[in-house]
Amino acid sequence: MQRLESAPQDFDRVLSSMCTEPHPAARQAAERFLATNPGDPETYQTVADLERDAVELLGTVTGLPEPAGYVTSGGTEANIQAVRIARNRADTDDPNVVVPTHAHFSFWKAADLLGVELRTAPARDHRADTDAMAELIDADTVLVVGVAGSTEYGYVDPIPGLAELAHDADALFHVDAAWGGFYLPFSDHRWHFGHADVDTMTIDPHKVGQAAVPAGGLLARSPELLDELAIDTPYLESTKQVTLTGTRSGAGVASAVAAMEALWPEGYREQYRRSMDNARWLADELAERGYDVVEPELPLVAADVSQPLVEKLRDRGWRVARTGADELRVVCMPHVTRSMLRSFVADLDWY
Ligand code: 0PR
Repeated sequence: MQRLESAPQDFDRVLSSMCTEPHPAARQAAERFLATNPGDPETYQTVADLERDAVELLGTVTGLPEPAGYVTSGGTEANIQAVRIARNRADTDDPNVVVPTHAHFSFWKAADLLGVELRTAPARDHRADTDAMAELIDADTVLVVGVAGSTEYGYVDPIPGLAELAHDADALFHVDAAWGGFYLPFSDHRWHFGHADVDTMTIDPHKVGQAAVPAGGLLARSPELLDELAIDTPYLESTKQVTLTGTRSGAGVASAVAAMEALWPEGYREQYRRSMDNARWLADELAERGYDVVEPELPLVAADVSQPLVEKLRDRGWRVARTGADELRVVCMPHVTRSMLRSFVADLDWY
């Protein structure tokens, strides 16, 4: 097959993705552990040990000293499982989950799969509005969700305030830091287990963590919470499984550990500085040209660039995304360099 011989992906013009070039150590680890299955930890013991290391490292990144959790297939699975933990733990026949409107679409999948009602509260200035969230919470609310690094704008919800709301209602509190989690430790935001009463969190090594796909992360404050997911596994040596999928990628697990060991904390700090500088630079360049720019809070820039212009940029090979409000959206991932952005802006000027 000729297609198999071609380069899998050139990141040169990709400004739309939350995936990136994996760290070389992550790539190597993924290849070594390609044939292992952490879904069967008694048979594949090395990768099972590596998964414990991965959870330990994720706990360090997110301020959780004794973390429970596992390496998921991605943020979607982690969010679904967080909803499932909350639903299983609660004592109601009519569970609801309260999210801000900008929550990732995986929560709609979760609601559909798990038979919970999803209540969405309008945001204010791209951030969850605590009052609007509070209005939707009632005795049947099993989970409140805050986003730390939103998919569209990279904004961070008021995590401590939302955590309080959740606990006043005896609901669990989940933070979706799938994308932001490896940038946030170097910012001033209050977003993690050490900053607020967070119960569960999504943080994905296969995004800013620079691991290979698939490597998402689900963390829980205690093993009891994770146990809400346990299913008996009669014919395996291990007797229960908490994961959503059965056979899983050992490559993802090993590469997550390799990336975090190589980059935490200095490599990630350096990456945050570079990406944030790039985002601010691009925001300034766009503002100078008269576009309305949403001030970047993390390395993600949204600006009011017209649809026809975006189409022209796409024709020139740029992969750019749009927000729900139809703005241009540039995600400053590790592969997005200043020289890439310079040539992007030059193309924008050309039209
Ligand atoms: N939570 C947040 C805040 C996210 O941004 C995403 C993905 C998820 C959860 C779900 O993660 P998984 O996709 O790992 O299940 N956000 C991007 C999006 O849906 C993902 C993405 C990745 C998009 C690569 C494009 C792409 O090339 O837009």
